[in-house]
This record gives sequence, C-alpha cells and structure tokens, in this order.
Amino acid sequence: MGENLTRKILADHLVSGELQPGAEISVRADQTLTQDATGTMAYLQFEALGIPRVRTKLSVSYIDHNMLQTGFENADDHRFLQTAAAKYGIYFSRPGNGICHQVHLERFSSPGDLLLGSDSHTPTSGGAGMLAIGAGGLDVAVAMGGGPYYLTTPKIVGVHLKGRLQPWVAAKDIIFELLRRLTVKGGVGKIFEYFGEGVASLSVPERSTITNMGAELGATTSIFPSDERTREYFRAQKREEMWRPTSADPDPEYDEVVEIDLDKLGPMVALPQSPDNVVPIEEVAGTKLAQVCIGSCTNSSYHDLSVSAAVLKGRKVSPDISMTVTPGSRQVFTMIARSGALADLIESGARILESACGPCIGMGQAPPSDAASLRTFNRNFPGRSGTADDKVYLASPEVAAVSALTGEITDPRKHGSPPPLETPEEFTIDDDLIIPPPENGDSLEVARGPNIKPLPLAEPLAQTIKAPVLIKLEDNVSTDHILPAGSKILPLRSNIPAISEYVFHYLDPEFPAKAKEAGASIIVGGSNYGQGSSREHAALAPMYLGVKAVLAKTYARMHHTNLVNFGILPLIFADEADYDRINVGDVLEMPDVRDAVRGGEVTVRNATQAYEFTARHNLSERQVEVLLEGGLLNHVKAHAG
Ligand code: MIC
Ligand code: SF4
Repeated sequence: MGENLTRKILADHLVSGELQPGAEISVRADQTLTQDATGTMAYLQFEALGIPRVRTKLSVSYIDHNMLQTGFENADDHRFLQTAAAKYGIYFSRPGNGICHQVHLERFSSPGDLLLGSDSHTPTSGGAGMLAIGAGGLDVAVAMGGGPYYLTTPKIVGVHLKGRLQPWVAAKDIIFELLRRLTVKGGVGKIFEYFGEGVASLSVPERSTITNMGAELGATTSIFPSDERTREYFRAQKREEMWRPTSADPDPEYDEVVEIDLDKLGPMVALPQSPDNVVPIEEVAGTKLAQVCIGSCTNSSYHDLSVSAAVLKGRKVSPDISMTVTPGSRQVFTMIARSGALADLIESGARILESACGPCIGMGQAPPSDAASLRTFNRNFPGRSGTADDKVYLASPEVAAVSALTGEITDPRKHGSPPPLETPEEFTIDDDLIIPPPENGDSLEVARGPNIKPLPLAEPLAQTIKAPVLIKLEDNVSTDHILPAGSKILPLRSNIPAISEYVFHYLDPEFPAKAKEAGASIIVGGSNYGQGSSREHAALAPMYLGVKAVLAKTYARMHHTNLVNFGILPLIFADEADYDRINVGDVLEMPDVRDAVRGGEVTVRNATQAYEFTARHNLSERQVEVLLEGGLLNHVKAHAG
C-alpha cells in the first residue's frame, strides 16, 4: 500500500524519532504564525532565548484578537508586537488586515510545508495542503529560533468524501457530521486527511472551514491534498508560483478510515454548549433567536459573506435580531465592498464589524441574558461570548443568514433555491498592511509600555509535592473554563500577575485567592482536560498561582504540552475510580516525586482520607527532563547549542 500525504510531509520535516503512532517525534517548521493574544508571551519567550533573528523560512505576527482598544493595554501590545517583529525578522500583519488564519491562507499558505502557529485554528491552512499545527506560544518561540517542535506521532485517519453536497448544505456541515460522530475528544492523537471524489467539489476556502474546525475534534491537525482546485485558488491569489501538487501515493494506507456521503448530509446545528452537540436542523428549527453573527476564522471567506449577502439582499433582518457580519480579511472586506454585497448587508440591517476575531472571543457583541445566539463560529463553550448564561448555537452562513430574516432557527431548504454565485477568478491583492521586516534589526528598540510585564519563570519539579486539591472538574473542561477570554480579560495577556486573578473565573471565582493562600495546590480534572485553545496562559497563570500538579483522566494535546512547558506535572489516574474518591480540600502527598516520574508511576497519598493510589503519566523522557529542569525555557537554555 502507498504512503498517505500526512506521513510524507511529516517524514520530509522529521528531525528526530520514528513515525510510529504514540512515539515522540520532532519536526522542523518552515513557517510560524502568532496572533496578538498569544504573541506577546511568545515574543517575550523568544527574547529570553537570546536568539537575534528568526531562523524559519517565514514567520508572521498578526493582530486580530485584542482589537477593542478600551484602554492603553491592547495598543501597547500592538506596538510591542510591531517593533519586536521588525527587530527579529518577522512579517507584521497590522490591525485591520484580518484574522490570522484567513490572511495566512490567502497570502502565505504553501502546500507541502509545515506551519506551526500559536493558535488552535492554525490547521485552517490545511485546506491548501499545508501541514499546519497549533501549539503554545513557547513552542512557537522555540520553532522561530530554529528548534524542533515535539509531538506524539498521531494516527492518520483517512476521511473518504463521496458524492457532492446538496443545495444549501455547506462545508460546515461536513465537519459537523464528524463532530457528531466522533465528539470533541474523538480526534485526540490523530490527523484527519481528506481524500476521495468529493474533494474536488470543494473550493479551498470550503476545505479550510473543515480543517479549521477539525480543531474541535481535538485533532493534531487536518489536511486536504493540493490539486487543481488549489492551483485555481493560488492563481486567483496571484501567487501560482507558490503552488505545487501534493497528494498521497495511490492506494494509501490509513490507521482508520471514515466515510462521509456528501449527498446524504443536510444542514446541521451545534447546540449549546459544545461544538459536538450536533443535530439535524429539523430538530431545532423554530428556536427563537436574539442574535445572529456571521464571521470568525471558520466562516468569513468571500464566499461565506457573498452567500449571506445574497440571501439578505432586498430583505430586512428580523426586528428581534441583532445581526453582525465580520469579514475575515481586508481582502474579503474590499471584495464585498466592490461586488456590492456589502451594500446589501448594510441595507438589510446587519451591523458590520472590522476584520478581526470580535464576537467569537467575546470581544464585544455579547448576547443578551437568557437568549439564544446563532453564530457561524467554531466554539460555543459557556461564557465564551461574554455573557455568563449564554446559549450559543453554531451553524453555516447559509443557515445563519436565513435565520436572521425569520428571527428563529430556519431550515434554508424552505427558502427556495440557493442564490447563484460565481467564484472569483481573481482576488483583490493588496499587501500594504503586511510590513516586511528590515534586512537587519539589530539597532532597533522594542517598545514596552506598562502593559508588558516580565515573564514569570517556572521552577524545577519539587522533591515532594504536598498540596490540597482546590477544584475538581468534569470531563471536557476547556481552556475557556480554565482561563476565560473576553474583552475584560484578554487585554491582560501580557500581564500574568493580573490575568491570574481570572483563573476558573466562571467555575470558582475564589480559586485565585484560595490558591495564593494555599501556596501550593493541585487541580483534579476529568477526561479531555484543557480542550480547545492553544492558550498557554491556561498553564502559565495557574503556575503563577502555585499549582504544582494536575490529576486528570485524559488530556487535550496542546494543554498537556503547555503544562509541561510551564513546569506543572500532568498526571493521569491509573484507575478512574480514584477520580470519584477524591474530594475538594483533600491534601495529596507525592513523596520523592522527582524520582517517581522518572520511573513512570507516582504513588499519591490522600492524607485527608488516609489511602494511597497510583497515578501514571504519558510524558516522554524528554518531557520528564523538561519538568525536572523547570520548564521548556530553562530546558532549551540548558541544552543550547
Ligand atoms: C480561541 O479561539 O479560543 C483563541 C482565542 O483563538 C485561542 C488562542 C488564544 O486564547 O489566544 C485558540 O484557539 O488557540
Ligand atoms: Fe479568532 Fe475565533 Fe478564530 Fe480563535 S476561533 S482565531 S478567536 S476567530
């Protein structure tokens, strides 16, 4: 049997290890991307490595998350990022140029290359045949310095797409179907590679909706081959010279195969409060809505906005609905302005927002209390919209636009035929808001306003941990639960002492005070602990508060690595019954834990209830060293050269 595309790209970039599922490998990234909310820490960490200039083929720093300048904080961060980019040799995408993933897809994606980005939706560029992986900021900083990126060799799932989508059914419904079948933990430790006759019917932006939201499966990444459709896209982006074909060998081997019959899919909706809570639209049609939002890195392409505008053209948004539209990039914004779609949206009563993450991350447009919001985004974890008791439904732009007219969730198939749309042969190219770095940045100063606080450093793993359990959590706790985002908290991303006051803000607002009082503490989690974003602040802030270990049933990939990178020991219950037995407030003792982790098993004594149990870990030898040395930054410095 032939080799699949993913393994070919991994093999091309392999630095160490063997491509055996489950084994640790390291790979070299050709490109990196950061966004502002994770980028400030990433560049502080890059500085701490002491490397004068990035050693990648291309690194880009985007501003898209912290765009509400309600105080000096975000503006300070933007200036820090712009000056750091110039000094260290990084392209800088200015605020207003668009969401990192949409802009990267348009202007920098490169088939067959490997991209590492400090954002969980980095796999968006997988729609253009890149192997694009999300990671914590420190991992990206190391990659910018030329260091390898370590990951567990994933299993490769082949997703066989058969047939063609029916009218009103969208790319979003394909990824919904996978989420419905596999859930938010179904992709952990896996890469999803799409193949089959259905692939050619999907354009690159449609493929990117799918690879983007593959993040919600917990997958390492998702990828499409680079074919003639990809070539068309690169030609339309006027960079055909960057295109090259990539595909699996004939008759490729996959660890698992999933089949999706596109003809049989209908429009679907993800119910509050998890992206895998997917049902056919018929089950929720008629649900009254207060808000409809179109945008985010999942669904803000020229096609997505044109389809929405065509549905709304000549009609009015329901008076019960507040509707927002966010173009994913300045390219999309310019093009809908020129095509007239923007005027149709404005006339319909939609509120037009700047090109940014915006409502997707609670940066404005929080919905009213006790009301439903329908969004084309990728996540609907509780409180993420900025309203504590939110009810966020997720759907395609087609469903969102039709529902905005009626004021309730509406099956678009009841709305006549879909509007005819043409795929543009050329996109509008204007890279003026992307500032290339100067040849030499040595003499440049990096601007640091009062919002940029020094980096807190991790400590080497203690000989013995003795600490109380301060919180016990259910399954699938996301990083939005651990450290929420939103307009109040996000601006503190460069200030760990300040942001740490919001750890578990919605679950237990007293957590930070309790943790500081305890000095050292332990978190107990369920399965898929830390799913969702790449934000390393969900490890960094607990570390700052004195959290020494997490004991969980299983972990999400990026959060597990982030815990190690910041010196928090991630342990696993050897027997899940021990999870049930532990109570909040119990004091746990791990004597000689430094030696125990080397051996792979840690004996934990519950001093409060007077019993012992065993915890394991799935750390590589290298990760054990990282923990013993006090986190990745110390480890990299200790082994420099
Ligand atoms: C998100 O969608 O949750 C974010 C905000 O883009 C995060 C990154 C962050 O927290 O800064 C992500 O997905 O990685
Ligand atoms: Fe931005 Fe939302 Fe995409 Fe995260 S998921 S990068 S917040 S648009």
